[in-house]
This record gives sequence, C-alpha cells and structure tokens, in this order.
Amino acid sequence: MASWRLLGLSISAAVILCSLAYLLLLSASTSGPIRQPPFYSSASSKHPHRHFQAPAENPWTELDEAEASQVYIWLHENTNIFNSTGARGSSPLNLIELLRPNKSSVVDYLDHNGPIPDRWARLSVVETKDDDAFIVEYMVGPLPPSNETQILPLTYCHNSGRNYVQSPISDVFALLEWALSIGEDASDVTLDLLGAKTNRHDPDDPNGLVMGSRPALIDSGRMVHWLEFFGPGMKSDGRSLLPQGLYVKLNLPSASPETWTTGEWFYNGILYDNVTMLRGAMASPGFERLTVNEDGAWTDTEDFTASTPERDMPPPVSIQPYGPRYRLDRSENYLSWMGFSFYFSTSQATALSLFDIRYNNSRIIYQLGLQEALAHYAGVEPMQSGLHFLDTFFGMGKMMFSLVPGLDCPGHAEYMDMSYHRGGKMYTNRNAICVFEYTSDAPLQRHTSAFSATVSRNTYLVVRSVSTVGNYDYTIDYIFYLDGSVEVKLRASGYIFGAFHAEPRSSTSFSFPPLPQRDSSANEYGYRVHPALHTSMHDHVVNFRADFDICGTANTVVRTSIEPLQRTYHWDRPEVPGLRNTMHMVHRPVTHETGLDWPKNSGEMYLITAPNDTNKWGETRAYRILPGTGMGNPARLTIVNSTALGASAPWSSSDLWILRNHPSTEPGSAHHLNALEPLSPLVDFAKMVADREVVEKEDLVVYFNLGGHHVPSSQDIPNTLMHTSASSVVFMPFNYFDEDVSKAVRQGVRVDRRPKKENIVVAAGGVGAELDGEAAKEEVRRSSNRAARSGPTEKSKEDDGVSWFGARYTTPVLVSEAMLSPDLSHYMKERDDGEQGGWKTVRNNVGGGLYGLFVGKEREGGRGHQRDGDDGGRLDW
Ligand SMILES: *[C@@H]1O[C@H](CO)[C@@H](O)[C@H](O)[C@H]1NC(C)=O
Ligand SMILES: *[C@@H]1O[C@H](CO)[C@@H](O)[C@H](O)[C@H]1NC(C)=O
Ligand SMILES: *[C@@H]1O[C@H](CO)[C@@H](O)[C@H](O)[C@H]1NC(C)=O
Ligand SMILES: *[C@@H]1O[C@H](CO)[C@@H](O)[C@H](O)[C@H]1NC(C)=O
Ligand SMILES: *[C@@H]1O[C@H](CO)[C@@H](O)[C@H](O)[C@H]1NC(C)=O
Ligand SMILES: *[C@@H]1O[C@H](CO)[C@@H](O)[C@H](O)[C@H]1NC(C)=O
Ligand SMILES: *[C@@H]1O[C@H](CO)[C@@H](O)[C@H](O)[C@H]1NC(C)=O
Ligand SMILES: [Cu+2]
Repeated sequence: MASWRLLGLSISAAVILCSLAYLLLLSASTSGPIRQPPFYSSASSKHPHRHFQAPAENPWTELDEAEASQVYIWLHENTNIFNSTGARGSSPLNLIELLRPNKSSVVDYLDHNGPIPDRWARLSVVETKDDDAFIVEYMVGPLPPSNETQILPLTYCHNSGRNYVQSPISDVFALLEWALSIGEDASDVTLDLLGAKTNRHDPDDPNGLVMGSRPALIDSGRMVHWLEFFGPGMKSDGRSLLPQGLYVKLNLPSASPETWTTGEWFYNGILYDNVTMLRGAMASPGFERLTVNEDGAWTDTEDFTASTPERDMPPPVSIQPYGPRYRLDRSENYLSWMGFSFYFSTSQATALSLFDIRYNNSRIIYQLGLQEALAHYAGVEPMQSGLHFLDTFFGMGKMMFSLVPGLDCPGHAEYMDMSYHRGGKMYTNRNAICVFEYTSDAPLQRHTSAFSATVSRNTYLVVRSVSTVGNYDYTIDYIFYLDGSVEVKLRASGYIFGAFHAEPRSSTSFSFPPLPQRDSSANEYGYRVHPALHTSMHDHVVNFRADFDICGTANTVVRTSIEPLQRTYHWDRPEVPGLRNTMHMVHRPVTHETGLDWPKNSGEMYLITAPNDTNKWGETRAYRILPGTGMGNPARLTIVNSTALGASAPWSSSDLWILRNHPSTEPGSAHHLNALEPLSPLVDFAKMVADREVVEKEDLVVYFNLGGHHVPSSQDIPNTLMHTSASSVVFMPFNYFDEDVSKAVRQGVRVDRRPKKENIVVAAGGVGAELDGEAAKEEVRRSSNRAARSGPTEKSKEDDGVSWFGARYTTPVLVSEAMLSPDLSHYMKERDDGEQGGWKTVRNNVGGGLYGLFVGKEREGGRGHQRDGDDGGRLDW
C-alpha cells in the first residue's frame, strides 16, 4: 500500500502548510487589484523587477501546495474517492490542478473592478466498475473549502457531454509483464533473429530487448496493439533508432487480463499466425534472416574526441551587464516589457499559456497557448504505418524539464519553475521556463541617405520552455517585438522514430559496408540511414489557441487578397490603348466559422479587425496573422480522415480556424484524454465548427497550427536539428497604431554622412535660416541627445555627427564568468523532480495503457537524472 503511505505523509505535511497558506490567502485578498501598469516607464535600477507588482492577482495561478492539500483533505472528508485504490495500491486520484476561471468572470475582475474569480480545482479520478476502468473528471470548489464547496462532474467544457473516458486497460503493470513474458517465451526466436532477448528480471540489462507498441484499434474498452522489439538504446537514449523488425500483435478485447491473447507475428514482410509458425519457418532452409540495428557511436549526439581549431575557441555570446529591462512579478507570474504586459501559467497537459496580453494597457489577446501536439507517421510495416502521438496525453506541462542555463537560453536569462500535483504529491521542475531579452544580429530598421545613416537594434523578449515527450523535444517560444508583434515559434529536436529497414543478412552484408545497390523509387515513406534503419515520414501538427480581443471583443476576420487585375484608367490613353495589367486588393470578411489554409503565393492577408475602431487615418485597426519564420508555411496534416486518429484531432486538417468564442463551454480545441477514445473523444473539435456560427463582430478565437512535414534524411541522425525544424506564426499590428510604435522605444544611432566641412559650417551657423528642414530636425535631435548624455567624455564629442537614441554602453563593463559559461554544477541539484525525461511510457494502473509506450526498460535515469526515492504512489495517465 505504498500509495497510502505516501498520501498519508503528504497530507500530514499539508495540514501544517495549509494553515500557513490560509493566512497568505487572506492577506493577499485584502490588497485588491491595482490597475494601470505604467507605460514606458524607465527601469533604471539594476534589478527593476524586485519591487515590481502585477496590477492584479493572477487569476490563472496554478494551485499551490496548500490549496492542493486542502482539496485532498476536503475530498477525504466529503467523498469516497479514496475508498478504492487503483491496481497495485496506486491512488485513484490522478490529476489535480486549477480549473481555469471563465473569461467573463476574469474580465469582470480585471476590467470592471469585479471580485476575483472563485478558485476551483479539476480532478481526474480512476474509477473501476467490474473489469472496466474509467478516468472521470470532477470540479471541486470554490476554494478554500467552506460549507459552500462542492464536487461536480466536469462536463460543461466537454462538447461530448461526458465527464469520463473509458480506459482500455485496468492494470497496465499486468500488460507490461505480459508483453515482457511474450518476449521471454520467444527468446529462442529473438536470440536467433535479433541476437538478444528481453530480460524481465533486469530492466537495466544493456543487452536486453525492449518492446515498443502502438494501438491499432481503441474502441469501447477494446484494444489491439502491435508490439515491436527494439534495442534498449541505453547508450545515448537512441532507442527509437533501434527497431528490430520483429512484431507481434496483441488482442485485448476487455480490460481483464484473462481475455488477452497474442495474435500474428510479423517478420520480413511475412505474417505468421503464431510464434510456432514463425519457428517452423525459421527452421526451413530458405528462411531469410535480416540485418539487425545495433547501437553504437552512431547514436551518440556528440563527438567528444573530434576537434578543430574553431571548436577550441569559445563562441560569441550575448551579455546583459546592467540586468534585465523587463519587469517580472514572480509571485503573480506577470511580466511587463516595452509596452507589453501579460500573465502566464502552466497546466500539466498543455504546458505554458500566456493570458491577458496587452500593449499600452489595451488587451490584444486574452489567451495564447498550446492545445495539442500531433505527430502522425506512415510506413510499410505494422509499427510505423499507424503510429501517431497526441502528446498532451503524456503531459507536455509535466514534461517541461529543467532548462540548461546558457545553452537552452542565453547566459543572462531568468528562470521560473513548473510545479504540479499528482497522486497526492507535488512535483517541481526547476528552471522550466526562461525569459530573456535578446538583440538580433540584424537591425530592426536602417536607412542610408545622402545626409545620414540610421540603424536601430532589434531587441525582443522571449518566453521559452521545452517539453521533452519521449524521443522528441519541442521548444516553444513566445516572442514579443518592439513594434507590437507577437510570434509563436516551435522548434523540434531529439531522436526521430525510425522504421526497420528489411535488408537480407548475408555473411558479407551483415557487416557494414558493403551496402547493396538500391532502387531509390522504393523511398515511399522515408530514406535509408543505416544498414537496417529507414526514416519514417511524419507530419507534426501542433495546435495553439489565440483568443484575440482587438479593441474589445467585437472582431471580424477579413481576408484581403492580392490579385492580378486588368483595368483601364482614363489617364492611360493613348499609351495604353486597352487594359492595363496590374493588381489590386480585394477585402472579404469571413462570415461563418471555418478553417483556412495559408494561401498559395502568400496571395492573401488574414486580418483580425475591430470593425468599429479606426486609427487616426480612418483605417480599421487590426492585427495580421501570418506564417512566420522557418521552412515555409507551417503544415497541416497530409492524411485525410486518418484511420488512426478517428475523431480525436480534426483541428489538424486546416492551417488555422476562425471560431466564435465560447470561452467557458469551448475552452480548447482538444482534451488530453482524447487519445483514449479516439472515436468518441471528450472534446470533438469538428463539432465546434460544424454549426458554422456567424463570426462577424463577435468574440473570436483563432486556432492555428505549427509544425511541418518531417521527412527525415541522414542529417536527422543522430538528432533532428532545431534551426531547420522551426515554424512560426506572427501576429503583427496592421493599421492598429497610427505609426510604427517601435520608433519610441528602440535604440540605435543616426550618423551624419555629410562632409566634415559642411558640418563645421552648420555648427558655426547654428540653427538658423541656412539650415534646411532635415538638418534642423537633426540639430534638435542632437541637442536633445546631448542633454540626455551624462558622461564628461560625451560632451567633448558632441560635434562628431553621431546621435545615439536610447541608452548604450559608454564605459567598459564587468561580465561575470557565469554569464559567459554558466556554472552548471547546480544543475543536478536544481533539476526537475517531476517525471523523468525519457520515453513515452505509461505506468499507471490504468493510464492509457500502452498508448505508444516502451515496455521493459524505462529510462528511469533519463537525461542523467536519478528518480527521487519511492514513487510507488505516483500516478500517470
Ligand atoms: C468510504 O469511506 C467512508 C469513510 O471511511 C465511509 O463513510 C463510506 O461509506 C465509504 N464509501 C464506500 C462507497 O465504501
Ligand atoms: C464557467 O461557466 C460555466 C457555465 O457557462 C459553469 O458551468 C462553470 O461552473 C464555470 N466555471 C468556473 C470555473 O467557474
Ligand atoms: C456557511 O457558513 C456560514 C458561516 O460560516 C453561514 O453564515 C452560512 O449560512 C453557511 N451556508 C450554508 C449554505 O450552510
Ligand atoms: C499456430 O497457427 C497454426 C496455423 O494457423 C495452427 O494450426 C496452430 O494450431 C497454431 N498453434 C498454436 C500453438 O496456436
Ligand atoms: C497608449 O494609450 C494612451 C491612453 O489610451 C494613448 O493616449 C496613447 O496614444 C497610446 N499609445 C500608443 C503608442 O498606442
Ligand atoms: C459599431 O458602430 C455602429 C455604428 O456606429 C453601431 O451602431 C454599433 O453598435 C457598433 N457596434 C459595436 C459592437 O460597438
Ligand atoms: C473525409 O471525411 C469526410 C466526412 O466524413 C468526407 O466528407 C470526405 O469525403 C472524406 N474524405 C476522404 C478523402 O475520405
Ligand atoms: Cu519529426
């Protein structure tokens, strides 16, 4: 009963914490909201955000330890949730986190001095009925517990009308053991074909085999799986590069282990009814044995031995000797920078979200955050062909692991933790979020004229986190620019999921080289990258929600197309006697809910407009949504009506979606448990669009996809590289302001280009009739700049024709070594204590069971970490 022991411990500790937090809550609630964050106010002190306070309490703040403990205690006293335990004594209480407040109550609080929204918790509880297991969602609140606190089924935000999914397996450990026993029972086969066997008794056996799985069918508690043997990849985590080409099918007609049977075995393109038939074939003379994938130096991500003179010199790095210019209220997770401000918070499934993004104190986006990350593969063999992952199922928030200072983010970045509660325990991933300013290598603006050259720096603010889900690492950036643009950028790295390449093993070709000549037209799903390894083409489609409020909530999306035109102009005669071939714009509002794709040849602009608001020039204020940096446009799913996905991810079929916002009943495009019931998901995005509601002058939400068609080549071995695996979407002000607002905040220089002589004449003449308009303006600039200067050395240079705007470095600075080469000796101590990096493994009593997992050796020590103590009571999905 490990879970009870752990739970008991955490609760007794919690009682103490609980009373402390109650005091904190009381004192916090008396302070009330303070509004109007100062705009453009200077941050002169070295640590400007020490005393910086958010204008209001963050209503999206995740439950803290005390609140979670209060919920546990309340549940113990008022419900029978804890009466049953899951399989093997695990706690039935799975997830517990904040149920985010409804937009209406938050807006009332932030904008209209209303009360702070009630706090509610959402729970996932494992409930078993006979042999069937369900994951059931509840809401508990208001918090802190009082006589008004109640527990309700959480249904209002699921358009299925349900608050539960059926878990196809009630005891994942039984399934893990069974899968390993299948491997052991066939050890004669695996030793012969693969040169190794599964080792149930020593999960750390570096020579043992592990098994990977993908569901071939999940329906009403019934499941069919394909298992494939893999090399353990203990060397450098390259397990997904080590498929062994031997597969076995599992039938699980119910959650009850007595009903489970093995199905066919698959090897070298041939399906065998059972392992006996395979053994028989192996004994026959013509049986072809295939080359196996062996681990080796080729899966190492780095070469410690190689060197070049360039590698032996450290690279240029960014420094920040005077500290940050943004201001951060760590207690409220609120940040302000150069006119922007926003709150942020995390969730276990969907990682980081930003809220109430404002510019100059006007809201432009109510919520911006990840919804779901789909990777969908294709291939000729049973594993790759139906392989897909909906990664929030594994918890992209839980898997925001500790960033490595100085490398994941610049040396001067600041870090924040990600904490979450599961199964009666709080986990903290230290340094899971970083924020920093960075100055681009390219300027934001420049111009050279006969008189002068002007250039200004492009300095931007980045909020970054990385979710490592098994073999893959997703880096997600929210980037803020001086002109009021906001970018969401996704980069992928880590190990690809490779496919087994069937190549006959002969006495000569077993060793490498030689490789036989191949017909490249066979490359239908990927490319060969190792003797027995093929890459596997796949689409990454990663969905985000952007709840825009452009000058209020009455918004319309306008598609402004850029079209060729033939027209006559009366002034064109007689030189152009007929039609002039030219182009023009055509503006078409989006009238009803719909999906949109990025236009061919960038032939359209998508504008989210405030039809009732115009700028100084009478033009409708808007933000433009455009596909940003990276390899072309972000991709949508190539596969039409995917056999594997069912109804679980319909948002993947278009690049972006324009929906009427129903913030409380449709808070997101997906649910992290959709993967468990793909045919009848808790949240079905298609239903949100199907009613084609009117979207003119309404509160709108835009869902957009990042990602790409990933067809890995030999350059993805050992790891996919982030510079080319990037994609992004940018929201750019478009007639939103009266002019470019970066002008007032950026830093740079104007250099006089006129010959020295002329300079002297002007200087002697002063500001007078001899000066033309441009020169006069420049003189004003220069004198105001002089006034702004402080150092005595500056004064003597006042006629050098160089006018700086914004601050610059005027004296040598001291840069600590840590800013250049971060001290990582604390990394182990400060690492995340949450879920370990490693594989997409589900070890819960129910979980999704085998929804894409590796059976056998788990990477307990993923990324060089040790797991904390006994976590027998910890729960996964
Ligand atoms: C659960 O436990 C509580 C207290 O231990 C008890 O009052 C209640 O009857 C139990 N419920 C069930 C369904 O066993
Ligand atoms: C949000 O609004 C819905 C009704 O629209 C309500 O059922 C639900 O309780 C609200 N959620 C919270 C957290 O208050
Ligand atoms: C809850 O308790 C308060 C006093 O603590 C009391 O005034 C109120 O009537 C109670 N409400 C209910 C619904 O019992
Ligand atoms: C294996 O499959 C063959 C062919 O379908 C069948 O005749 C045989 O009984 C099976 N053996 C076992 C042990 O299931
Ligand atoms: C910022 O807001 C103030 C007050 O609403 C307004 O007067 C000013 O023009 C705004 N500045 C910009 C750059 O939008
Ligand atoms: C927009 O402006 C029109 C005309 O001024 C007015 O009738 C309408 O109520 C306004 N709509 C909104 C949502 O403000
Ligand atoms: C995909 O499914 C939709 C809805 O069922 C259907 O209208 C469409 O024809 C299907 N497309 C293909 C290519 O199967
Ligand atoms: Cu990929």
